Amino acid sequence: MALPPGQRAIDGFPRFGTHLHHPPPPVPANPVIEVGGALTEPFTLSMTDLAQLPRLELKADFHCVAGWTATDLLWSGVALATLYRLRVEPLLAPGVSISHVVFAGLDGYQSIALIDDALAEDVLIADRLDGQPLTSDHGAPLRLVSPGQYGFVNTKHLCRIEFRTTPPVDPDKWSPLAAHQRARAWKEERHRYLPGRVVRPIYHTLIGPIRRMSARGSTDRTP
Ligand SMILES: Nc1nc2c(c(=O)[nH]1)N[C@H]1C(S)=C(S)[C@@H](COP(=O)(O)O)O[C@H]1N2
Ligand SMILES: [Mo]
Repeated sequence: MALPPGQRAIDGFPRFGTHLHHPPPPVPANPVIEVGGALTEPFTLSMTDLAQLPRLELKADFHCVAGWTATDLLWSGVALATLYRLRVEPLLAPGVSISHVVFAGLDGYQSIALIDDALAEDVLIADRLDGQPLTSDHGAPLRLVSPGQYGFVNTKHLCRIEFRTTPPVDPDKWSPLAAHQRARAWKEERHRYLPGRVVRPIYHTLIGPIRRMSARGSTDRTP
């Protein structure tokens, strides 16, 4: 299978992110996702609530902005578009138009997506990977999966989703490595200011060490 420009396939699926030297956050006894923002009323989505919604399974590659791609991951969960249609849209006052979505994780991580990207049919709130409940390495209890976008949009340990009518404040806005707001891997939208071909060679030097960090199956597979 072809890969997006500048990506290299690796064998494993490393645990990766800004949290590398921290252990994953503990999984709460009763995990919930707080859903809020420009809704007439925020609500809490429990695992039981999530289980009421139609499920989606999809096989996809996972592209980290740092240049590695984990291939053929089988995710399952609930499409974000399904949650939006069934639970969020009924709570939008007439005339309210959502433009951005903020995804926050239990470790304090957050990502931002444009509503159109977030509602793509392959974007899901995943609770399973390769037929098993998500491990802590890969985002237990729930994570966002948006295979068309770089890994950094795919918030793990998802605990809050906010639907906004204006662009949220981006803490990294002035960083030279600020995220691209669309982050579409096939268009190589890595960073806001730096073109992909400038950062690619630097990232490629890191792929070897990242690959050695883990191979699929060799990391902790317990939830
Ligand atoms: N909560 C949380 N989600 C996160 C991150 C993080 O540090 N914390 N890192 C992001 C980045 S940069 C990548 S590439 C992917 C890595 O997912 P993985 O650890 O399952 O490989 O998670 C994304 N989601
Ligand atoms: Mo990443």
